[in-house]
Amino acid sequence: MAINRERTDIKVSRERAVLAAVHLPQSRFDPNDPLGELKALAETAGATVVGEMIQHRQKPESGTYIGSGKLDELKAMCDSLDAAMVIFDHDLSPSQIGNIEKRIERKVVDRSELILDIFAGRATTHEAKLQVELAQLEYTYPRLRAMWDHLERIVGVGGVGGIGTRGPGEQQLEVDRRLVQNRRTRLKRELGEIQDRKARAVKKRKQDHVMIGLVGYTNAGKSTLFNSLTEGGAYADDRLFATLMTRTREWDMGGGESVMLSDTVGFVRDLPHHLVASFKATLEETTHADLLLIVLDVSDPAAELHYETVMETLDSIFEETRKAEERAGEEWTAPKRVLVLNKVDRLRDNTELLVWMNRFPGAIPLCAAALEHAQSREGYERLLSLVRNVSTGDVREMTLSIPMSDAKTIHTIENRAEVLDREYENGAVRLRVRIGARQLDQLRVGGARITVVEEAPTG
Ligand SMILES: Nc1nc2c(ncn2[C@@H]2O[C@H](COP(=O)(O)OP(=O)(O)OP(=O)(O)O)[C@@H](O)[C@H]2O)c(=O)[nH]1
Ligand SMILES: [Mg+2]
Repeated sequence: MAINRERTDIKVSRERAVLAAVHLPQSRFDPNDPLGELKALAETAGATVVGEMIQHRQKPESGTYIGSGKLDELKAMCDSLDAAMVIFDHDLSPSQIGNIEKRIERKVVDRSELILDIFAGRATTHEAKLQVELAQLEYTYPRLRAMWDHLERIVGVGGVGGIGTRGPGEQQLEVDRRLVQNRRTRLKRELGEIQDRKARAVKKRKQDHVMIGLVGYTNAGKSTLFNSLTEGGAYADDRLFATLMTRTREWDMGGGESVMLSDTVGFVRDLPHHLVASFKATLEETTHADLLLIVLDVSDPAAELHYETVMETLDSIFEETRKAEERAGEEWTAPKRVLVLNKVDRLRDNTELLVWMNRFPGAIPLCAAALEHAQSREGYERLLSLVRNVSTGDVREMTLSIPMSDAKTIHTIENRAEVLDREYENGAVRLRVRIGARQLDQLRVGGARITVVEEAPTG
């Protein structure tokens, strides 16, 4: 396909960059380290951060977002630091980008473009690549023209490579627009197919297994916890967006019980919504989980902000899911959420943890990297019992009849449920048990020949 990649990928790697932010009264950032996250994102994308600038304003300047005096300062800063680009901590309109680029004579990348660039560098599977490409087309495509007008002046037609070369000549641009549109339609179709297939697979899996999802801010420790619980090979690293695709593994909880555990892509503040939309298939496990473990790095000074971001992101994803399921005439209930307070080993003292525990009495303190850690053991036990409860479902007392020939089922029930009474009749055993609704369902799905003789009323 003859699409010019340079215009759809705005690469950040190996550039000397200055970070800039305009803080409005409603802006959200970590007051102790206002540009810390952007710096981590920029470095993850491969840039070298050489300077930082913040302006406080009541509202954005209309044409340039940032004030005019600050623009001169920004240009001087870039000159003296030999910076090739400026990365903004928020999103900018195409014309704002154009105006700023003209004034500072440097490339400008906004927050969404930066995040998309990181995702582009991380995508390894076919599905992830399609998702990132679609998000880039959707975000970058409407911005091409305005950018081109100004970039032409900066780098000239057919100018040097790198981020500046977002476009070839004007005529080519029209051709490209059409190609981009076609490509977008194809990507959407292919991703739609993948998503439908995935949705069916996830729903089917849900019939047979209890599904637990790990969600949280990027770098919270989801993959680390996933590995500790399943002993299974997810890539965990101290960098942002280490995980892009969902991975599901069996979590053996002992005593013959197991659930399916999913690790997925991390969230981030102001996640480009095009990206969220195209990652729908990736989040399928999350929306159909029986329980979500929200992993929070409490040792991060911005933990509060991360918590809010994750909750809001989940709310908006679930709102979309609810609408979609309603349209499809399907029944759907949002998964329960339980907060995991992770990296407690990194807290200086217990006070901080106590504050979190007071606020969320049901939260589980953990050290995902070492579950047997002194500060983690109790939380781990609670996590196990909580997941076991979800896995059994509502426990009720009932009398079951199982043919003696189905020895496997009898054995499983004796092991997993509480047997109150036992009676043998011709060729079958009658068990009065306390058993979870979900356990019973699972046994039946697995082919067990169980007849419910009597069911004690609930309550
Ligand atoms: N000290 C400490 N470090 C931890 C703990 N859990 C995770 N880490 C570290 O935190 C970093 C991030 O962990 P990951 O498991 O990759 O985080 P993630 O949530 O999967 O991140 P993304 O995939 O990027 O969204 C790694 O360097 C881990 O070793 C913990 O309990 N204590
Ligand atoms: Mg991960």
